[in-house]
Amino acid sequence: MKDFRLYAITGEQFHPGRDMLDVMEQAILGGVDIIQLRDKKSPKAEVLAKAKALRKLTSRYDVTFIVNDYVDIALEADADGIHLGQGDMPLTEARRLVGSKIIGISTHAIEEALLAESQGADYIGVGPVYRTATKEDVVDPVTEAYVREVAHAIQIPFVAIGGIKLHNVDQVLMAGATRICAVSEIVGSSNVKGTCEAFISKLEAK
Ligand code: 3NM
Repeated sequence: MKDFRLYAITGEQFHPGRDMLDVMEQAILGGVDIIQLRDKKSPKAEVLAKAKALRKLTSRYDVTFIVNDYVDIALEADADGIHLGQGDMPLTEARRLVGSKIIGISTHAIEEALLAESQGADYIGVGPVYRTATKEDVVDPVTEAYVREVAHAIQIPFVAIGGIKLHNVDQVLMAGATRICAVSEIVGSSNVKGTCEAFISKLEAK
């Protein structure tokens, strides 16, 4: 897969009254190079419509586009890939359905990371590094220790996620992360583009 540095995930609850596509375009203009549509609440027809709109936007900027959980929507919208949680469809089954598309999977312990790698995941999520209210069913924070562990043990790309803000991202980079994902800090910002630019500066200063 094309490598990436700054990963944004949709979170419409953080920007009431603002258009999701506008927010994501600002994120792209600020330096986000991969976007995930994560919408576990809307009816599937709506999720599909959002996926198609985001596909159009991301194609215009050559940004990677991932759909959370829904393999069928990822295929129909021609996303670049899917992102799975530990409780979603098994990776091996997803691989049969999506072929060479990107498969990412959330991991919360080194055993999950090693298994994902051995099963052919293209990248893994590593988190939640810190406490977050964004994901409802999330496990306890894995802390920077898990980032450090993965940085030493895993060859495929990994992205640190969960409670990452401009004020604590340096610690995550120090632990060995080279790719960062933030939801509330990016899409909840009153200056989405500026926030992304600030994350990029920190990633570049590493
Ligand atoms: N996945 P915020 S944590 C979507 O640990 C998601 O797998 C996580 O949101 C994981 O940047 C998370 O607002 C939410 O904390 C991240």
